[in-house]
Amino acid sequence: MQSTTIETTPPELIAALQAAQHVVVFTGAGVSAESGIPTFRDALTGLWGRFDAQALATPEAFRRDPDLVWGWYEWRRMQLLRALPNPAHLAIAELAQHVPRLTVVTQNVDDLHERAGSADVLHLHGSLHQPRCFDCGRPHVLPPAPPDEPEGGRRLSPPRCRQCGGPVRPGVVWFGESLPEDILAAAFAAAQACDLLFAIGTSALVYPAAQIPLLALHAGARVAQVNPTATALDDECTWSLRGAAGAVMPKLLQAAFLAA
Ligand code: BV8
Ligand code: ZN
Repeated sequence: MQSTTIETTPPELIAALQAAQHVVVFTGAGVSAESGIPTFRDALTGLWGRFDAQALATPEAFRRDPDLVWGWYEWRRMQLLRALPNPAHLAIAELAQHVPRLTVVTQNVDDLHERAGSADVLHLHGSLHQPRCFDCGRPHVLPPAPPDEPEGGRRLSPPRCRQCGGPVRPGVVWFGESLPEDILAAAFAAAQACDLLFAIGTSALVYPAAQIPLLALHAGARVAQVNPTATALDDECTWSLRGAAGAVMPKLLQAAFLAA
């Protein structure tokens, strides 16, 4: 796939967006990078530099060292409380005003799409804002944390469930855990029904989420990727826009719908 930069957006992509009846926007950590949220692979700055994110994002890691894993997620939640949606989130939310149907599917556990104005976001991997009891599953309400969380986080004992006393865990899908079936089914259905899918800020390596752009392609949709670097999707997608989401998405929206 020959990549283009936003300055040379293919007119066929603009036309496809203008004509689309159903657009799917599929996002990964890269869409939140310009909000200051580290992407998954570099989420390990500061104290976490010596751990592999994938090793921390598992039920085994939480069983083995709940304070380490809970501390990491609280550190990430604090970052999120201080973060704001960026121009990519805002352009994606605005896109809903210009196409007949828009489905936002995200791998991210942040709420930046919602805070930018997107509705009915499909969260394939859960949310930092939905902690629950590790043992009985009861939802747990966390007090809003102090925004002055020390840089790099620290070990932190998880709160205990008020129902059974079990440890509270983050409301995310860990490696080795199943995705919420209804949400995954809705995302697959949207991918197979859409005319155009944007894959924004994802390395497209984690399954089953990474199947989504491929399902769209196999169902006859066209796929446009937005990413500053090469990914596993490069050879599959119809268009590949090399650039930051916060720069590319507003220009795409402008070129397709807002140009005088
Ligand atoms: C399951 C929540 C089965 C937690 C996450 C071997 C082969 C195939 C699959 C597997 C395998 N071994 C194991 C598996 C399964 C595994 C998997 O896929 N592993 C991978 C690593 C090979 N999958 C699972 O375990 C899933 N569950 O399979 O269950 C099962 C079956 C039966 C019974 C029970 C279970 C569960 C996966 C979900 C894990 N949870 N997140 C948390 O957040 O802590 S995954 C997490 O990592 C993210 O959610 C995301 O999905 C993934 C990271 O990917 P990205 O979002 O793409 O982020 P990344 O950092 O990789 O890339 C960022 C991109 O942005 C880069 O390309 C960068 O260039 C770009 N970028 C940077 N800046 C910008 C930008 N783009 C645009 N603009 C910018 N400014
Ligand atoms: Zn409980």
